[in-house]
Amino acid sequence: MRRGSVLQLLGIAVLAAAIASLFAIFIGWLPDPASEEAKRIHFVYWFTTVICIAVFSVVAAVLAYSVVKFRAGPDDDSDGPPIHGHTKLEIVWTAIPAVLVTAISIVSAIVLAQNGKAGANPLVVKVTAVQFAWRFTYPNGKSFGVLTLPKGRHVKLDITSNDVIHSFWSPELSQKQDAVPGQHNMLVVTPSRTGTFPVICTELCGLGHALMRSHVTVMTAGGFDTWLKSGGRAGGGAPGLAVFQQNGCGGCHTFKPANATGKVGPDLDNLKEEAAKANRGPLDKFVEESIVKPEAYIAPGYTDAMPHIFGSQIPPDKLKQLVQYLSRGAK
Ligand code: HEC
Ligand SMILES: [Cu+2]
Repeated sequence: MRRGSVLQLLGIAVLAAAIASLFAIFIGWLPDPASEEAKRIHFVYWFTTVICIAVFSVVAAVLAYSVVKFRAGPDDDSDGPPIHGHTKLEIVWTAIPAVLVTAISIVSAIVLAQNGKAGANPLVVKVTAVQFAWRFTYPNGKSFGVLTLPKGRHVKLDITSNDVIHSFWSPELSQKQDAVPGQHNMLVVTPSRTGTFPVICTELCGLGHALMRSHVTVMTAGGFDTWLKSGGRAGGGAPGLAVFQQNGCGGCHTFKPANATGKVGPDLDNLKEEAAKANRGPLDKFVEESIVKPEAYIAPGYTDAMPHIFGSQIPPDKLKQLVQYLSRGAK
């Protein structure tokens, strides 16, 4: 091939690669990973994507170049030259993809093996799906409607179902696992950052499927131990305390009556002062609005980071308990 043609091919290839890369990089395809497993999965994703972009740009370049360069003239009725194969070319275009596909397989196999390792002492949480809710049961026998996990520790989710097939998914954890009646499927999660992330059922399981949502709150290891310990006492404490703990409020908020030490949101011990500052009606109204409609008023110095799920997730009676509990505990 002449030098000019090679340059043209290269030019088209670089352009195709640039366009594909723009799509790959500038669209937020994936949420921020929140576990070590998710980070590895994202690595495989990008490893594969980069290979795909490289192959795409070479193919696109050859295609575009050939379409333009070898286009038949308007009055050219002649047959094309009788070319029959090109052994060298065929070897090349078989060998290169074989190497690439093998590389993807090896990287995937390593990540798959690593992501299955729960270490010697994992925290085992039993996950039970029912139409249409999740239950998360801890080694101390306590169970909750939301999942609370410690940051930095291997967690083994032991997933099953009481009725039909469901599927456990949290986008930030990047892993999915079916919940099948009579079967225990394992998923290893090692949370890598604190926060609250959605948990979603991804197997059409009946009329309420779309509502089968919960969330996972990742706390610091210390915060988690306190939560689990006080969670064990939740039944004996104020009814609002149990609601506070079951919904993982302590992962983000400090609140002395609940031994909560979260730092993501405002300190709830100062609620009276905050309510006065916010000037949005009486304390209990302000607290209720802050829980069911956090976006209505954003505390100064914070962002709208509180989940917008509690309004639909906490039943009215429990919400009342929670509001009372917070309003009374506030100074
Ligand atoms: C993922 C972290 C997170 C979780 C979980 C969370 N919150 Fe919040 N919360 C925030 C942030 C951030 C703010 C400040 C922004 C705002 O005002 O919406 C806030 C604000 C509040 C406020 C208003 C406080 C003020 O000073 O204005 C109340 C009350 C509150 N949260 C209660 C709760 C309760 C009760 C729960 C559990 C049902 C909960 N939060 C769960 C992060 C969280
Ligand atoms: Cu389901």
